[in-house]
Amino acid sequence: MPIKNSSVARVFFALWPEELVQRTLHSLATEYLPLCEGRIMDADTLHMTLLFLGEMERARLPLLRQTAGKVSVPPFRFVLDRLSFWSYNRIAYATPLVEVPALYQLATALQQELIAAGFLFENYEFNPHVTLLRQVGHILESQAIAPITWQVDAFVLVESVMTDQGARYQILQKWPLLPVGH
Ligand code: 2AM
Repeated sequence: MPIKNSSVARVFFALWPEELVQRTLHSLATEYLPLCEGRIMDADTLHMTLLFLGEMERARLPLLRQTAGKVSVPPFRFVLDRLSFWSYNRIAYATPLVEVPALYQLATALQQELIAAGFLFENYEFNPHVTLLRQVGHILESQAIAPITWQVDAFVLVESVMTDQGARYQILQKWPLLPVGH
C-alpha cells in the first residue's frame, strides 16, 4: 500500500531498459550474489538514473514534464561491459567501460532545460550506472562482463513511491528520442 503524501513526490529522470536487458542484468546480479552477497534488485526495477531531483512539489510536475519535452536528442545505443563496486554505499553496478558521449549529451540537455526553467537540484554529476545489488557484503575488483547492448529510444520520469514494502517505482511519463530532422 502506498503511503499517501499528496503534496510532494520523489522523482528522477531515467533510462528504462527493455525487458531483455533487465533480465540479462538480473541474471548477472544473481550470478554474483553468492560472491559478493547483498540485496538483489528486482529485474523490473533496473534502470539508469539520468538526473535525480528528489522531493518536488506535485504542483510543479506539469512544468517539469513540459520542460523535459523540450529535450531533443537522437536515439543511440551503448554497451554495459563492467561490473563495478562502490564501497562507500555498498553498491554493485553495471557500467560502460568507455565514456558514452550520447549518454552525457542526453543528461546534460535535460539538466540545461531544467535549469533554464528554474528547477534546482543538488546532484549535477551524471554517473552512468545501473545498481544491481545493494548492501553488498564483499566489495570486489571492477571486472569485465559479457557486453550488454542497450538501445536507447526514450527516457522517462519516475516517481519513487514509498510503500510498506519499501520504494516502488512508477513511470509518470515517457519521452521518445527522435532521429535528427523530426
Ligand atoms: P543508486 O541506484 O545509485 O542508489 C532512485 O532512488 C534512483 O535515484 C536510483 O537510481 C538512485 O541511485 C538514484 N538516487 C537516489 N538518491 C540520489 C542522489 N542523492 N543523487 C543521485 N542519484 C540518486
